[in-house]
Amino acid sequence: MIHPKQLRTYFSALAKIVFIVLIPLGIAACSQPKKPLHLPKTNLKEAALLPKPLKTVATFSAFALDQFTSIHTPTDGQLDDIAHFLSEKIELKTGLRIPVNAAAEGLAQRIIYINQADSLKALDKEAYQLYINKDSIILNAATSEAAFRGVQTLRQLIPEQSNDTLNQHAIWPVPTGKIVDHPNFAHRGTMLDVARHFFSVKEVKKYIDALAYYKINVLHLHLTDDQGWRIEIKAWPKLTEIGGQTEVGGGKGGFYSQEDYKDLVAYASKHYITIIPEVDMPGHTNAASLSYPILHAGGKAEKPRIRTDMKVGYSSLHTEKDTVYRFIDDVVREISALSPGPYFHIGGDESHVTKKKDYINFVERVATIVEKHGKRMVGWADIAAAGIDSTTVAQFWRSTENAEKSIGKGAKLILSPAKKAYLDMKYDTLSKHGLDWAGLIPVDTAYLWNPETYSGIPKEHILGIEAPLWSETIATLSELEYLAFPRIIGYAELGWSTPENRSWEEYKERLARQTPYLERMGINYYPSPLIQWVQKE
Ligand code: TNX
Repeated sequence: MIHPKQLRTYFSALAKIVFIVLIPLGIAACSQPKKPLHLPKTNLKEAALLPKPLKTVATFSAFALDQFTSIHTPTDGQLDDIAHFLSEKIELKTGLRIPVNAAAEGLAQRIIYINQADSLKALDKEAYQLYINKDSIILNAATSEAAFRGVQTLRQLIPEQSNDTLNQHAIWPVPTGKIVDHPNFAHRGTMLDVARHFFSVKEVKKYIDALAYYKINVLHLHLTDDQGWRIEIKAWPKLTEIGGQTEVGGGKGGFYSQEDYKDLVAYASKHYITIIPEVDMPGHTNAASLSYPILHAGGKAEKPRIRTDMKVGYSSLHTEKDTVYRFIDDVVREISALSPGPYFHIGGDESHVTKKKDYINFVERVATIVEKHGKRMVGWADIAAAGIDSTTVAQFWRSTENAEKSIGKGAKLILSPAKKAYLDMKYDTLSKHGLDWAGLIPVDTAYLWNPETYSGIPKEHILGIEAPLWSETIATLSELEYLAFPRIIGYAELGWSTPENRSWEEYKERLARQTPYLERMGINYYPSPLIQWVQKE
């Protein structure tokens, strides 16, 4: 059923197209003699869309994407940027150069119109609708973020191969119909550990390209750990001069200068992805204490030295020294100034050599520092031991008890259950990379769980899900991709699509059809034997 409100949005978009685009361009349907195109029969409901949209209605014809297509938007800066993004991606996929908001050339016969539809805002800030007709595609969105998500859907609907045998020129037939969509969870993330092994700005950008394609909207960067400190802090330069020069296995490490980090954040923003910076403390701080021994706790904590092994739980910052809090203040201030996003992640996990009372005191003091710098604190759910409140976000990874304790104190939750959502767990015993402390996670296990019921914690406390990728066993981008793909695509769907819309049997068919995209992008995915991978569409 089409809601009257939807109809109104649709007709107002049509009116805008006629008055703003078609008439001035002189391309109203009757103004040009057109050779009829031969269009194949299609079925929008069978498209390999990932994540699966909320509602899809098929009308079985095709929009012929071709050299006579143009893209139009209202003259808003951000929508215009998104239209250019779409045009670039169409060119990469098809070679077609589709003009954006071009003046009349008398050539355009079909248009893609990105329409500002304010009425959708009430539904969800990422809600969009796609109306795909034979001569027009209308993408309705209230926000630029929503338009960006809708553009990903449209990209996925464009076939890899043109249909040039039936017509005189190449067309890429886009299946017609209607898609009404918005996400089930606002937070759909992944975490990348750049501390155990460092990954360059260029490598992370390539990863971001694929995350955005699957509508992931959060990239949490684990920036510091025992083996390396990966972000320049101007007030404490040795963190990167000393702490940034090693990694697991003895490689040369590396770090992001503040300029690099800004560049990464800007790239993520352009893809409507929020970066959450994490500085893990008070444990996981060997690299910091190696750079500045004054920060080291002493006591049970092991003396700082270059660490290239994979052990955890042996380091701690000194929780009573004012210098330590001055250090943290500088770190949080400098990183927050580079971060448009609302969050700062303080880690807080596996502080096994910090006394419990010191840990509690530490987390509470750090919470005030994070707040002072205008950010909302996130921590691994171990922080539930401290006095956290409703401004805090806890990340569930192992202990349901800590997750419950966190929401008992009013915090919101991000779900990252290690047994289901850890991208660094091996797929199976043959897996070339990965760990197995939380179990093996084949592609079906990764997909077959329900974030709404998994922890027994009611949905209203859950912001969404995040799949962490710890990097002890991966040193290159290709190894990173091997662990991330294809499981991350399933996590993207667990975050976006409703449980009613998910089924493993149907999902694995759509997943099998991602190969043309993954291969075109040069992404090294694990060819799981559970999936019958399609070679060409
Ligand atoms: C546990 S998950 C850790 C990390 C390791 C990871 C390896 C969490 C909060 N801490 O320090 O890298 O296991 O799977």
